[in-house]
Amino acid sequence: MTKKISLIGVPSDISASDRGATMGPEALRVAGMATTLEKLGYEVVDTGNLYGPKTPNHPPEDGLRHLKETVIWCQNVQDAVYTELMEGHFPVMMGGDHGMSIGSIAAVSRYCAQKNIPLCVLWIDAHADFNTPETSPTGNIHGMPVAVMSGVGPVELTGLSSVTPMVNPNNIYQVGIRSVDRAEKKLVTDSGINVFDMRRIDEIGMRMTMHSIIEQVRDKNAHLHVSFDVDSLDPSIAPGVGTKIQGGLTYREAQLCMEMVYDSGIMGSLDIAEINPALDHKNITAELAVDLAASLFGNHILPPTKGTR
Ligand code: HAR
Ligand code: MN
Ligand code: MN
Ligand code: MN
Repeated sequence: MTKKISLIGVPSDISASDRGATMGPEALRVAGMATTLEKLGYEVVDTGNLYGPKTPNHPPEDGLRHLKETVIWCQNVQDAVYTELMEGHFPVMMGGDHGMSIGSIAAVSRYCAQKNIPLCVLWIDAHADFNTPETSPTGNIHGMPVAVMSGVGPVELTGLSSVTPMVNPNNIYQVGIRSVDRAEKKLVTDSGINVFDMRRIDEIGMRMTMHSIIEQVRDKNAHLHVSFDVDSLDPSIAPGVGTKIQGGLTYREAQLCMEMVYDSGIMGSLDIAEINPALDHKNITAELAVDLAASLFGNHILPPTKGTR
């Protein structure tokens, strides 16, 4: 992993239903994101916040809310992330609602095509985010990015990258899933993405879950983009999110997930999405996200136990 990290603020709630994720980047800064990573030995540059349209709070049109504005935000994210990757820096998106990941993954897909390496995505989330304008109960685009990156959805979004689909669905790995809408479920099942829902994590444990994912990504010799929606965490430890679903990842499950990603050495880019300080208590959700980010970047006490990798 490169030692140069570029923090990119994406202060947008354009594709969510709740207002407030616009304050997410600042909450992560206040929680010490930059200094935490610096203490781990990285050279960290906070590039500041990207700029985009204000959230107009319009109702959905043809199953999509704020499509035009979301496209502009995602284009801005794409440009910034692509620039950082081509400079050899490790981009960390500080969101912002999860719609921003359409932009970041568009950039990573172009970068990987340019370097001729496969792209895998680890999507840590309570939600599958595989809705389309036809299936979405809300029209909120933050419920759609996994479909979009798989090539399913409005062309304004699927066409943001010159690479289509941005990611081969077989290279998408989801962890933490426990909320999938009725019509969305069929799309998820038919798509070929790899879903480790909470039931599977209960059954096989986080260690086997991550072991299985990491082995597959390693075999593919891929760049791993990690997209971390903090609503994957149990709401009892991460209340500062718009769409709380009970039965989420425990503190230790989340830590082990992050620690194993770091040990694999394959992560090349990261989104931290959906922190909503308006719904948080004393910034504990952003502080937890920074704590977990530290593990993703190598804040270990001991190396992994022999025979567990
Ligand atoms: N499935 C619901 C919808 O599409 C809610 C999903 C969006 N919420 C998120 N994304 N936080 O993970 O509207
Ligand atoms: Mn440089
Ligand atoms: Mn999400
Ligand atoms: Mn979610």
